[in-house]
Amino acid sequence: TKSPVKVTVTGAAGQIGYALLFRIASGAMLGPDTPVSLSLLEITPALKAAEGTAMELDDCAFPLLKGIEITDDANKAFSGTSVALLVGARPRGPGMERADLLQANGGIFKPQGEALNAGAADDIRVLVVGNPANTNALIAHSHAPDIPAERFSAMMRLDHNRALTQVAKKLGVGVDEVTKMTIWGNHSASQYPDLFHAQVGGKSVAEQVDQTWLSDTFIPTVAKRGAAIIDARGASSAASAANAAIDHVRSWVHGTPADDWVSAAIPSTGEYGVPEGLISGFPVTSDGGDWKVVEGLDIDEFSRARIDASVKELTEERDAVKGLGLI
Ligand code: NAX
Repeated sequence: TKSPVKVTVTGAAGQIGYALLFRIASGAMLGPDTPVSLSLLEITPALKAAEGTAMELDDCAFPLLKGIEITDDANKAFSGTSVALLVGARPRGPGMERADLLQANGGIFKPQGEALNAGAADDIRVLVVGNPANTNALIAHSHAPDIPAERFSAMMRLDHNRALTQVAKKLGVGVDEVTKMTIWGNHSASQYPDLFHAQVGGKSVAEQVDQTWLSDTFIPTVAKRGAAIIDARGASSAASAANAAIDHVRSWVHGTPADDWVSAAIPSTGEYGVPEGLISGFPVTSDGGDWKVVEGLDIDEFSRARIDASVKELTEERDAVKGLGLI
């Protein structure tokens, strides 16, 4: 029998945490043969709610779930962990400026980066979900110098999955028939969902839809889907965000299919003109080891302008956190 893999979830008492923990414990993320032990990291006032979630996890009697730890101590939560899902973050409050938001998140992701550096397992993989996800990942990464850069990632997979469904509906095909989707740049309204490389039936999706739908309907629908969910549900995306986190880690650990790729934000090493070090959305594959950026795609002028705009925003966020002394 395999020894359990430790998985840490921060913000475990929040709404994404509630949708995420049960699926991890069921084996949906690491597979039906991998036992897991869960570590739930929360802030002190939310520990009681996390205890409640843990009680429900117990009550599921998941065969793969070998242990649950609940703590407000990041060092304890990350000690020996192999998968860290950083979900807890500081949301933008009323009247909060961007600098305040980045400062507040620096106060979370800097110590978490340090704690990961101090105690995580050698095979640690980090996925940042809490917004601003790309820049929070950059902060955590920059305080974890002993962990290889490629172990840090931020979540573009929800945007990716949203884009798959919009295309599938438009062309009247199953979502599994849409391949090679990419979300470039920042997980924000500036993100660029790319239909020039996405394919249905072996042909570019961009060739099968009209340009007006692509630029005036598809791109804004995907980029603003989070706001549409809040408007309809009265709360932000939770189950779909948790599902995307599961998909992201599963693809990373178990690999992506041949002839296809997924979207993830990973530290740039200069691919496609994205400045080195920025944590940007790219088309990526995995063979079960590290993410690899799919290289050699032709980027036309339309795509170039949109990728550049989103990357500019990432650069500005990086400069802002640098200015605040957070990286
Ligand atoms: P909730 O407010 O329901 O939960 C967040 C939880 O984090 C709370 O329980 C809070 O106590 C906890 N927390 C705060 N600071 C913490 C710290 N220092 N250590 C540990 N826990 C801490 O938010 P939820 O709806 O679960 O969303 C979580 C984050 O995901 C938000 O930042 C949200 O913006 C982000 N999202 C990111 C998405 C993505 O695609 N990257 C999509 C969904 C989601 O909007």
